[in-house]
Amino acid sequence: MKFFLLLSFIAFCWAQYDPHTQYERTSIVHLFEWRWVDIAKECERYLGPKGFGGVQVSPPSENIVVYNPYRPWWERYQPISYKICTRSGNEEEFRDMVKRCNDVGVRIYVDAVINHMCGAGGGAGTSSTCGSYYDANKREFPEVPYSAWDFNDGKCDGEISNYNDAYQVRNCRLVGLLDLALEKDYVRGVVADYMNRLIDIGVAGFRLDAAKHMWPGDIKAILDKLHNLNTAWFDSGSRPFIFQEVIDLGGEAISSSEYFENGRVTEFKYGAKLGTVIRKWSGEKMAYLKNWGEGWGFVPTDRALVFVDNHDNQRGHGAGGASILTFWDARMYKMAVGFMLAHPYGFTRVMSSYYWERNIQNGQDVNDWIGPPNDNGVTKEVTINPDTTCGNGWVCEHRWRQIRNMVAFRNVVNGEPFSNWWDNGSNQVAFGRGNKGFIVFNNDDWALLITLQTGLPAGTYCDVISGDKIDGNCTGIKVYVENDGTAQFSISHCAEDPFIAIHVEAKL
Ligand code: QV4
Ligand code: CA
Repeated sequence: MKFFLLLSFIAFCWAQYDPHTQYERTSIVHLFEWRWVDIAKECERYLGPKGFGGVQVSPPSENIVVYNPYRPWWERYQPISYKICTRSGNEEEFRDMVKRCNDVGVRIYVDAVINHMCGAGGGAGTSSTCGSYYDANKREFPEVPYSAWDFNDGKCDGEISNYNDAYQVRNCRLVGLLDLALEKDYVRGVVADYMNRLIDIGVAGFRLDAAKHMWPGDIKAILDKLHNLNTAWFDSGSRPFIFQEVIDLGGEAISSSEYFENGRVTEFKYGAKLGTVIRKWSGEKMAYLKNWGEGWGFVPTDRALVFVDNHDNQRGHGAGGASILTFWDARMYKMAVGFMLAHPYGFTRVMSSYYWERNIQNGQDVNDWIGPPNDNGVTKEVTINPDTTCGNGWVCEHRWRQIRNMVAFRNVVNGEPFSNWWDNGSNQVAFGRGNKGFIVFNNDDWALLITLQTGLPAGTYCDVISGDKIDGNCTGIKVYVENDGTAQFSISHCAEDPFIAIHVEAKL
């Protein structure tokens, strides 16, 4: 009995940190600004078959409609009500997506914007995605309903100006957004009702937007009210997966560890540092990645949600700065994502973007607001080209062969230890994952030719970066692992992708 109690205690404690992915799938993808109908199709035609664990979707709650600038992506971070009604689709389409994705083993994680409503300067009227009336001046959102006393204005008059003052960061307005009084039972209840509706539909968890701007105790009070996940797809007693957007690059009043009890946290140091290393800025080199993870001052691996870039810092919002790698720097980006997916640290999220016309002035992109591909504001379909890439202005990094194959690599090596590290003291490095996979990088300005211990069984392997294993053959480079586990690797510094990855499921 004691043993059973202990076990269930451990299981319970682990709960909100567990993404509840199926078949031990190990990564999720953020399909930024995609429509629900397109996500449903993508689950069935691509994400399920290719081993993706889930999708982070853009906020599904009704938002303000902004015309100046014209329909920016960030209007979705200004809620007007909790109706499921946005440019991505209505509630019926959302339900259909959740069902179809779950049915092919792909989970849905909702970006929950619960710290605030629209900006104080949002005016009054029905300029909202479902036509709900609001009055930002009076702080009235009758569709919810919220009224003036549900906001923090009594506690703080104005904007967050000092990030070294935890009280300000949590009680004042983030960029003018009307800040909810989450210590009120009523507000907590309304927010929990919204999240419970989504849980009952079948979502597996939440990204908590702007978590740093909410008191950890207020978040906990809301999480305590949440239902268990829908037993149509999840074991009974499963708790929603929680990852909190806490930007902690160090040196501020609030530290991400304050949020560990509630769930995982976004580790923003990860992408900022990895970008610096791959770009070889500030004297960094890949050889230093030997102790990547906690050794670099990151949060514990079982509390971390990691990514190379996100929807904010790929366009200069949020945190990370100029070192952040994105699809605009494709060659380095693929190396960074490849490294992330091969390395055991953290739970990994892949970014999937759309193109916009950049216009960099004095180091700042003045087009950082541009919304998804659209016709007169209506989000465009994600079309699929004959070569499996996306059309209509969607980048679909998750469909790039190098990234898609590394998502599969991570699944194959799941649970295997970090092993057989090698480096040349500079930017040529290699490591394995037990006897399941091995990866080699050449980010130096000279060729790499070397024999390394891979830890893998003897045989001929297909490099999954330069090609695929198709019909018992490699379409790219072949790697021959000898009986003693060693293999010779040759990587030109001029190669399109200067890295090679092999795993046991890509063995001939
Ligand atoms: C403007 C003025 C303000 C004024 C206000 C009055 O600039 O001075 O007080 O009007 O109403 C947009 C505009 C911003 C505007 C604001 C309110 O950019 O100029 O203020 O709306 O109308 C996204 C964008 C923001 C955007 C916001 C809401 O990044 O630019 O603001 O959506 O539309 C910190 C936080 C972190 C945050 C990150 C960006 O710690 O939590 O900044 N990240 C998350 C999301 C992010 C989102 C929000 C939080 C807010 O990932 O996408 O911000 O929900 O680091
Ligand atoms: Ca707040």
